[in-house]
Parts: sequence; structure tokens; C-alpha cells
Amino acid sequence: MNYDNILTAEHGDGTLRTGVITLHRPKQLNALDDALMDDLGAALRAYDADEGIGCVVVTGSEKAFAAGADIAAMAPLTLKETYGGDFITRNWETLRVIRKPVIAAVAGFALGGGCELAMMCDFIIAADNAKFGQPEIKLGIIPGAGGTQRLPRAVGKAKAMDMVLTARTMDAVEAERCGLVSRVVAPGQLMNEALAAAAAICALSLPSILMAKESVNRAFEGSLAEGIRFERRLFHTLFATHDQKEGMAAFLAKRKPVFEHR
Ligand code: DAK
Repeated sequence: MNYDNILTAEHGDGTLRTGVITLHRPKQLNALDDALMDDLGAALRAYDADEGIGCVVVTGSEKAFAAGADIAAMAPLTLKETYGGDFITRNWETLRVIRKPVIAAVAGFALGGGCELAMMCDFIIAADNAKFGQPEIKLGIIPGAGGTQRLPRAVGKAKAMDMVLTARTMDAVEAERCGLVSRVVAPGQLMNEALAAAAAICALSLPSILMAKESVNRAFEGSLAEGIRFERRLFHTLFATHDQKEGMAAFLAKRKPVFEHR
């Protein structure tokens, strides 16, 4: 597929490879407009459906993961167009339904919709120049793609309120300290680190990876009792897979497992 606002590439040499999507509107610091979000959604759906792909990495440039939704495109909109037209909900929901793991590799600015996009991914690896923030309040709006919901779950109410109400940014070190990102590395190491994490995922059994992702996501969408029950049923189900038998047999025989993703 050819895209206008993103670049795609595949990495790895195992049975399962990694799909890398690079946001690419350099002049606008990867500001997220409708065309870019359509491209991103199409690429994510294509990788999700591709049996040769086990994990996806979404990244931007060294200066900006994404500086937010495109302000020039949003500026003239009316209530009729936002509320009446359910403003850009269509192409912002794709990441939520992707079943394979998606890692955000973030360098530079991840602001507004850019921060929200990173938080929709399964985990974030950051370069030490990354800056996270929800500055929408400075534009007379509020976060509109989950920022008021996912940020407090990630960093707690106090820091989320501070960021959403004052528009202050959080650097990578603070973001790691409070749980927004999982690892911080030097900018030059960002893609190596993200690809190594993705390769580690690709080497494992895909059915158990998919179920683990689905189960962790339940922790954020329901009660603890319901989440634990869901986890238990998925755990039971994995005993019907070849890879569970292989993984445990390999451990007991002190050899490496050969997963067949079934
Ligand atoms: N939109 C459009 N253009 C942007 C942009 C943005 N968000 N951010 C930067 N640019 C453009 C600048 O206008 C500039 O263009 P030219 O003047 O060269 O033509 C170019 O990128 C370079 O930017 P700067 O010259 O400003 O670069 P600096 O290094 O000086 O500053 C900066 C970098 C990131 C600090 C600054 O550009 C900045 O503050 N940008 C705006 C950040 C921001 O406010 N982001 C939040 C936007 S609101 C929703 C989904 C999502 C959203 C809402 C609803 N639904 C699903 C309902 C999201 C809303 C938002 O994200």
C-alpha cells in the first residue's frame, strides 16, 4: 500500500515480523489531520490482518512524535460540525480495536492528540528528549481523544489534573517515574529498543500474546472481579493450544520452545 502521510516498513526474520509505522508530516510536526489518521488506520488494520506480523511499532520523528491534532483544520469548525458530525471519531478509534500489540516509540513532542495517540498504544518507549502534554486548555478546548480518562489512569489524578489544567509538559524521566512510559533511552537508541521489544514479542506464541493484551486491557474497563474472571477463562482456554503444550514441554526438557502460533 502507498500512503501520503505515513511510512511503513517490516523488520525481523522470524515467522512473525514487526510492522513499523512512521508518522510523516514533518513540516507540521506530524500534526494529526483526517488524511493522516485515515492512513494510520488503514496501515494498522492491514498489519492486524497480516498473518506474518506479530507486533506493530508506531513512531514519529526525532523532533515530534505528534504535536497534536491539526489546529488549522480544527480552528473553523462549528458545534454543528463537531457534535453534529461526531468530529473525527471514525478514524481515531482504530487503535482501540487492533488485537496485536502496538508499541509507541516516542521522541520529541507528544502533545494533545499526539499524547493521546501514544497512550492508546499498549506501551510507550520514550527517548530522553520526549515531552508529553495535554495543552488543549490553552486553545479553549479540552482533550478530546481520551486524555482526561487515560492520563489519570496512567499517572494518577494529581499529575493528570496538573497537566490538563495548567498545560504543563512532562519530560521522559518524570513520565517513566510516574508510569506513563515503560522505558527511557537515548534518542539514537529509540528504534533499536522498540524493535528489540517487538522482536521479543514476535518470538512468543501469538495466541497467548493476544489473550494477554486483551486481559490487561480488561483491567481498565471493568471491575476487578470481572477482570479476574475474564483472565481465568482466557488462561483455561490457552490449554487448548499447541503452543502451551510446546512451551511447557520445552521448559521441562530444558530446550527452547518452537511456537507455531496455534
Ligand atoms: N497543528 C497544526 N500545525 C502545527 C501543530 C498543530 N498541532 N503543531 C505545530 N504545527 C506547525 C506550526 O504551525 C509550524 O508551522 P509553520 O508556521 O512552519 O507553517 C510548524 O508546525 C512548526 O511548529 P513551531 O514553529 O511552532 O515549532 P516550535 O519548535 O517552535 O514549537 C511546539 C513546537 C510543538 C511546542 C508548538 O508547535 C506547539 O505548541 N504546537 C501546538 C501543540 C498543541 O497545542 N497541541 C494540541 C492541539 S489540540 C479528537 C481527537 C484529538 C483531538 C481532539 C478531538 N476527537 C477524536 C474528537 C486533539 C486535539 C489537539 O491535539
